Amino acid sequence: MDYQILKIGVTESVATVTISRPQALNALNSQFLQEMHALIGEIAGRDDVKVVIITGEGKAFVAGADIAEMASKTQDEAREFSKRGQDTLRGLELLDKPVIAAINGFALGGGCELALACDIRIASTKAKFGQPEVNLGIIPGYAGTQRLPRLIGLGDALYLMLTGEMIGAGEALRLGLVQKVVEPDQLMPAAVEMAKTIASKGPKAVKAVKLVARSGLSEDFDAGCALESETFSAIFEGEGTEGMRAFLEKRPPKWGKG
Ligand code: CO8
Repeated sequence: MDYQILKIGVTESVATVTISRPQALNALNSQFLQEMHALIGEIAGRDDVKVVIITGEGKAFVAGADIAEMASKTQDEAREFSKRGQDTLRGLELLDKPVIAAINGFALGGGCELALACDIRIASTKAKFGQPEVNLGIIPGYAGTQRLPRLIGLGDALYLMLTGEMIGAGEALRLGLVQKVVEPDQLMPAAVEMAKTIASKGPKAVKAVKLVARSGLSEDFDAGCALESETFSAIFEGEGTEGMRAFLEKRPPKWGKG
Protein backbone atom coordinates (compact mmCIF):
# COMPACT_ATOMS: atom_id res chain seq x y z
CA MET A 1 0.00 0.00 0.00
CA ASP A 2 1.08 3.56 -0.66
CA TYR A 3 1.14 5.04 2.86
CA GLN A 4 0.43 8.76 3.05
CA ILE A 5 -0.13 9.26 6.77
CA LEU A 6 1.99 6.49 8.29
CA LYS A 7 5.79 6.50 8.08
CA ILE A 8 7.45 3.18 8.76
CA GLY A 9 11.06 2.42 9.55
CA VAL A 10 12.51 -0.95 10.60
CA THR A 11 15.82 -1.25 12.47
CA GLU A 12 17.10 -4.27 14.37
CA SER A 13 13.74 -6.06 14.54
CA VAL A 14 11.89 -2.93 15.74
CA ALA A 15 9.35 -1.24 13.46
CA THR A 16 8.70 2.42 14.25
CA VAL A 17 5.41 3.70 12.90
CA THR A 18 4.97 7.48 12.95
CA ILE A 19 1.54 8.98 12.46
CA SER A 20 2.27 11.98 10.34
CA ARG A 21 -0.51 14.45 9.83
CA PRO A 22 0.77 17.18 12.12
CA GLN A 23 -1.29 19.96 10.54
CA ALA A 24 -4.39 18.29 12.04
CA LEU A 25 -2.57 17.09 15.18
CA ASN A 26 -2.57 13.58 13.62
CA ALA A 27 -6.37 13.30 13.90
CA LEU A 28 -7.61 9.89 12.80
CA ASN A 29 -9.53 9.86 9.52
CA SER A 30 -10.68 7.14 7.10
CA GLN A 31 -7.34 7.20 5.31
CA PHE A 32 -5.57 6.50 8.61
CA LEU A 33 -7.85 3.55 9.34
CA GLN A 34 -7.21 2.11 5.90
CA GLU A 35 -3.45 2.53 6.24
CA MET A 36 -3.28 1.16 9.78
CA HIS A 37 -5.35 -1.86 8.77
CA ALA A 38 -3.00 -2.56 5.85
CA LEU A 39 0.08 -1.96 7.98
CA ILE A 40 -0.99 -4.42 10.66
CA GLY A 41 -1.37 -7.08 7.95
CA GLU A 42 2.03 -6.19 6.54
CA ILE A 43 3.79 -6.28 9.91
CA ALA A 44 2.13 -9.56 10.84
CA GLY A 45 3.79 -11.16 7.83
CA ARG A 46 7.27 -9.66 8.34
CA ASP A 47 9.78 -11.97 10.01
CA ASP A 48 12.21 -9.08 10.42
CA VAL A 49 9.83 -7.25 12.81
CA LYS A 50 9.51 -8.46 16.39
CA VAL A 51 8.24 -5.35 18.19
CA VAL A 52 6.33 -2.28 17.00
CA ILE A 53 6.49 1.29 18.30
CA ILE A 54 3.74 3.78 17.44
CA THR A 55 4.32 7.49 17.88
CA GLY A 56 3.09 10.80 16.47
CA GLU A 57 4.83 13.58 14.58
CA GLY A 58 4.81 17.08 16.02
CA LYS A 59 3.10 18.17 19.21
CA ALA A 60 0.43 15.46 19.24
CA PHE A 61 0.40 11.70 19.49
CA VAL A 62 -3.16 11.82 18.13
CA ALA A 63 -5.66 14.56 19.07
CA GLY A 64 -8.64 12.28 18.44
CA ALA A 65 -10.79 11.15 15.59
CA ASP A 66 -10.94 13.74 12.82
CA ILE A 67 -13.81 15.98 13.93
CA ALA A 68 -13.98 17.67 10.51
CA GLU A 69 -14.58 14.29 8.82
CA MET A 70 -16.91 13.00 11.54
CA ALA A 71 -19.12 16.08 11.70
CA SER A 72 -20.85 15.40 8.37
CA LYS A 73 -21.54 11.71 8.96
CA THR A 74 -25.02 10.25 9.24
CA GLN A 75 -26.05 7.91 12.05
CA ASP A 76 -25.32 4.84 9.92
CA GLU A 77 -21.99 6.21 8.77
CA ALA A 78 -21.05 6.99 12.38
CA ARG A 79 -21.72 3.36 13.35
CA GLU A 80 -19.61 2.19 10.43
CA PHE A 81 -16.77 4.61 11.32
CA SER A 82 -16.83 3.41 14.92
CA LYS A 83 -16.82 -0.27 13.90
CA ARG A 84 -13.99 0.22 11.43
CA GLY A 85 -11.96 1.98 14.11
CA GLN A 86 -12.72 -0.75 16.63
CA ASP A 87 -11.71 -3.48 14.15
CA THR A 88 -8.48 -1.70 13.30
CA LEU A 89 -7.47 -1.23 16.92
CA ARG A 90 -8.50 -4.81 17.72
CA GLY A 91 -6.08 -5.85 14.97
CA LEU A 92 -3.27 -4.18 16.90
CA GLU A 93 -4.28 -5.99 20.04
CA LEU A 94 -4.40 -9.33 18.26
CA LEU A 95 -1.11 -8.78 16.40
CA ASP A 96 1.26 -11.45 17.68
CA LYS A 97 4.01 -8.87 18.23
CA PRO A 98 4.10 -6.44 21.16
CA VAL A 99 3.14 -2.86 20.36
CA ILE A 100 4.53 0.07 22.39
CA ALA A 101 2.85 3.48 22.24
CA ALA A 102 5.45 6.25 22.55
CA ILE A 103 3.17 9.13 23.47
CA ASN A 104 4.84 12.40 22.58
CA GLY A 105 1.97 14.86 23.07
CA PHE A 106 -1.83 15.03 23.00
CA ALA A 107 -3.48 11.60 23.22
CA LEU A 108 -7.13 12.58 23.20
CA GLY A 109 -10.33 10.76 22.32
CA GLY A 110 -9.52 8.26 19.58
CA GLY A 111 -5.83 8.98 20.22
CA CYS A 112 -6.11 7.83 23.81
CA GLU A 113 -8.09 4.83 22.54
CA LEU A 114 -5.29 4.02 20.10
CA ALA A 115 -2.79 4.12 22.97
CA LEU A 116 -5.08 1.87 25.02
CA ALA A 117 -5.02 -0.75 22.26
CA CYS A 118 -1.22 -0.89 22.42
CA ASP A 119 0.44 -3.29 24.85
CA ILE A 120 2.67 -0.84 26.75
CA ARG A 121 2.53 2.96 26.93
CA ILE A 122 5.54 5.23 27.50
CA ALA A 123 4.82 8.96 27.73
CA SER A 124 6.86 12.10 27.42
CA THR A 125 6.43 14.61 30.24
CA LYS A 126 4.67 16.74 27.58
CA ALA A 127 1.96 14.14 26.90
CA LYS A 128 -1.66 14.97 27.70
CA PHE A 129 -4.45 12.42 27.96
CA GLY A 130 -8.19 12.66 27.91
CA GLN A 131 -11.48 11.35 26.61
CA PRO A 132 -13.10 14.68 25.69
CA GLU A 133 -15.91 13.19 23.59
CA VAL A 134 -18.62 14.41 26.00
CA ASN A 135 -17.55 17.98 25.17
CA LEU A 136 -18.72 17.26 21.63
CA GLY A 137 -21.89 15.44 22.65
CA ILE A 138 -20.51 12.05 21.59
CA ILE A 139 -18.86 9.11 23.36
CA PRO A 140 -15.66 7.17 22.76
CA GLY A 141 -16.23 4.96 19.72
CA TYR A 142 -13.00 2.98 19.36
CA ALA A 143 -13.66 0.72 22.38
CA GLY A 144 -12.40 3.25 24.91
CA THR A 145 -15.48 2.65 27.08
CA GLN A 146 -14.36 -0.98 27.31
CA ARG A 147 -10.57 -0.76 27.46
CA LEU A 148 -10.17 2.21 29.80
CA PRO A 149 -12.12 0.67 32.74
CA ARG A 150 -10.24 -2.60 32.24
CA LEU A 151 -6.90 -0.79 32.38
CA ILE A 152 -7.40 1.79 35.14
CA GLY A 153 -10.62 0.71 36.88
CA LEU A 154 -14.18 1.89 36.45
CA GLY A 155 -14.06 4.87 38.83
CA ASP A 156 -11.11 6.62 37.21
CA ALA A 157 -12.28 5.67 33.71
CA LEU A 158 -15.73 7.15 34.31
CA TYR A 159 -14.16 10.24 35.85
CA LEU A 160 -12.12 10.82 32.67
CA MET A 161 -14.95 9.97 30.26
CA LEU A 162 -17.63 11.95 32.12
CA THR A 163 -15.64 15.11 32.79
CA GLY A 164 -13.66 15.16 29.54
CA GLU A 165 -10.79 16.48 31.67
CA MET A 166 -7.28 16.48 30.25
CA ILE A 167 -4.58 15.04 32.50
CA GLY A 168 -0.80 15.21 32.33
CA ALA A 169 1.71 12.39 32.11
CA GLY A 170 2.35 12.27 35.87
CA GLU A 171 -1.35 11.75 36.63
CA ALA A 172 -1.59 9.20 33.81
CA LEU A 173 1.27 7.29 35.43
CA ARG A 174 -0.43 7.42 38.83
CA LEU A 175 -3.64 6.02 37.28
CA GLY A 176 -1.77 3.22 35.50
CA LEU A 177 -2.75 4.64 32.13
CA VAL A 178 0.94 4.71 31.19
CA GLN A 179 3.74 2.52 32.43
CA LYS A 180 6.62 4.98 32.22
CA VAL A 181 7.21 8.74 31.85
CA VAL A 182 10.43 10.21 30.45
CA GLU A 183 11.73 13.59 29.30
CA PRO A 184 10.69 14.43 25.70
CA ASP A 185 14.17 13.86 24.25
CA GLN A 186 14.30 10.47 25.95
CA LEU A 187 10.96 9.22 24.62
CA MET A 188 12.13 7.45 21.47
CA PRO A 189 15.41 6.19 23.01
CA ALA A 190 13.43 4.74 25.93
CA ALA A 191 10.84 3.17 23.60
CA VAL A 192 13.53 1.69 21.34
CA GLU A 193 15.46 0.35 24.32
CA MET A 194 12.33 -1.30 25.69
CA ALA A 195 11.50 -2.71 22.24
CA LYS A 196 15.01 -4.12 21.84
CA THR A 197 14.87 -5.67 25.29
CA ILE A 198 11.65 -7.44 24.35
CA ALA A 199 13.03 -8.41 20.93
CA SER A 200 16.01 -10.10 22.63
CA LYS A 201 13.79 -12.51 24.60
CA GLY A 202 12.53 -15.91 23.55
CA PRO A 203 10.34 -15.08 20.52
CA LYS A 204 7.77 -17.78 21.19
CA ALA A 205 7.60 -16.79 24.85
CA VAL A 206 7.05 -13.13 23.93
CA LYS A 207 4.17 -14.00 21.59
CA ALA A 208 2.73 -16.39 24.16
CA VAL A 209 2.76 -13.83 27.00
CA LYS A 210 0.80 -11.34 24.91
CA LEU A 211 -1.68 -13.92 23.65
CA VAL A 212 -2.35 -15.59 27.00
CA ALA A 213 -2.53 -12.39 29.07
CA ARG A 214 -4.85 -10.72 26.57
CA SER A 215 -7.16 -13.68 26.06
CA GLY A 216 -7.43 -14.04 29.83
CA LEU A 217 -9.13 -10.65 29.91
CA SER A 218 -11.84 -11.66 27.47
CA GLU A 219 -12.37 -15.14 28.92
CA ASP A 220 -12.94 -16.29 32.48
CA PHE A 221 -10.10 -17.02 34.91
CA ASP A 222 -10.20 -20.81 34.57
CA ALA A 223 -10.24 -20.70 30.76
CA GLY A 224 -7.27 -18.31 30.91
CA CYS A 225 -5.40 -20.71 33.23
CA ALA A 226 -6.13 -23.63 30.90
CA LEU A 227 -4.74 -21.66 27.95
CA GLU A 228 -1.69 -20.74 30.03
CA SER A 229 -0.91 -24.40 30.81
CA GLU A 230 -1.40 -25.42 27.19
CA THR A 231 0.81 -22.61 25.92
CA PHE A 232 3.39 -23.23 28.66
CA SER A 233 3.76 -26.82 27.52
CA ALA A 234 3.60 -25.96 23.79
CA ILE A 235 6.73 -23.80 23.93
CA PHE A 236 8.45 -25.65 26.77
CA GLU A 237 10.38 -28.11 24.63
CA GLY A 238 12.49 -26.25 22.10
CA GLU A 239 12.63 -22.61 23.07
CA GLY A 240 12.18 -23.34 26.77
CA THR A 241 14.74 -26.11 26.76
CA GLU A 242 17.27 -23.85 25.06
CA GLY A 243 16.60 -20.89 27.40
CA MET A 244 16.94 -22.96 30.56
CA ARG A 245 19.99 -24.85 29.27
CA ALA A 246 21.66 -21.56 28.34
CA PHE A 247 21.07 -20.28 31.87
CA LEU A 248 22.60 -23.39 33.41
CA GLU A 249 25.55 -23.31 31.00
CA LYS A 250 26.05 -19.59 31.71
CA ARG A 251 25.81 -18.54 28.04
CA PRO A 252 23.38 -16.44 26.01
CA PRO A 253 20.48 -18.42 24.55
CA LYS A 254 20.32 -19.14 20.83
CA TRP A 255 16.71 -18.51 19.95
CA GLY A 256 15.08 -19.98 16.88
CA LYS A 257 12.31 -18.35 14.88
CA GLY A 258 9.22 -17.22 16.72
N1 CO8 B 1 -9.95 16.52 14.47
C1 CO8 B 1 -9.69 17.34 13.42
N2 CO8 B 1 -8.83 18.37 13.50
C2 CO8 B 1 -8.20 18.59 14.67
C3 CO8 B 1 -8.42 17.78 15.80
C4 CO8 B 1 -9.34 16.68 15.67
N3 CO8 B 1 -9.60 15.82 16.66
N4 CO8 B 1 -7.67 18.24 16.81
C5 CO8 B 1 -7.02 19.29 16.33
N5 CO8 B 1 -7.33 19.53 15.05
C6 CO8 B 1 -6.84 20.58 14.17
C7 CO8 B 1 -7.41 21.94 14.55
O1 CO8 B 1 -8.70 22.10 14.02
C8 CO8 B 1 -6.38 22.87 13.96
O2 CO8 B 1 -6.60 22.97 12.59
P1 CO8 B 1 -6.51 24.44 11.84
O3 CO8 B 1 -5.08 24.85 12.06
O4 CO8 B 1 -6.84 24.13 10.44
O5 CO8 B 1 -7.46 25.32 12.57
C9 CO8 B 1 -5.07 22.11 14.13
O6 CO8 B 1 -5.44 20.74 14.34
C10 CO8 B 1 -4.29 22.56 15.34
O7 CO8 B 1 -5.13 22.49 16.46
P2 CO8 B 1 -5.33 23.73 17.49
O8 CO8 B 1 -5.09 25.02 16.81
O9 CO8 B 1 -6.65 23.55 18.15
O10 CO8 B 1 -4.14 23.43 18.51
P3 CO8 B 1 -4.06 23.88 20.03
O11 CO8 B 1 -2.66 23.59 20.47
O12 CO8 B 1 -4.60 25.25 20.22
O13 CO8 B 1 -5.08 22.87 20.80
C11 CO8 B 1 -6.01 20.73 21.33
C12 CO8 B 1 -4.77 21.53 20.86
C13 CO8 B 1 -6.35 21.08 22.79
C14 CO8 B 1 -5.65 19.26 21.22
C15 CO8 B 1 -7.22 21.09 20.42
O14 CO8 B 1 -6.81 20.98 19.07
C16 CO8 B 1 -8.40 20.20 20.62
O15 CO8 B 1 -9.13 20.35 21.59
N6 CO8 B 1 -8.62 19.25 19.69
C17 CO8 B 1 -9.76 18.37 19.72
C18 CO8 B 1 -9.59 17.30 20.74
C19 CO8 B 1 -10.79 16.39 20.80
O16 CO8 B 1 -11.88 16.81 21.10
N7 CO8 B 1 -10.57 15.11 20.49
C20 CO8 B 1 -11.61 14.11 20.53
C21 CO8 B 1 -12.24 13.99 19.19
S1 CO8 B 1 -13.66 12.91 19.23
C22 CO8 B 1 -13.00 11.37 19.18
O17 CO8 B 1 -11.81 11.19 19.16
C23 CO8 B 1 -13.96 10.24 19.14
C24 CO8 B 1 -13.27 8.90 18.89
C25 CO8 B 1 -14.20 7.82 18.52
C26 CO8 B 1 -14.79 8.04 17.17
C27 CO8 B 1 -15.75 6.97 16.85
C28 CO8 B 1 -16.32 7.12 15.46
C29 CO8 B 1 -17.77 7.38 15.41
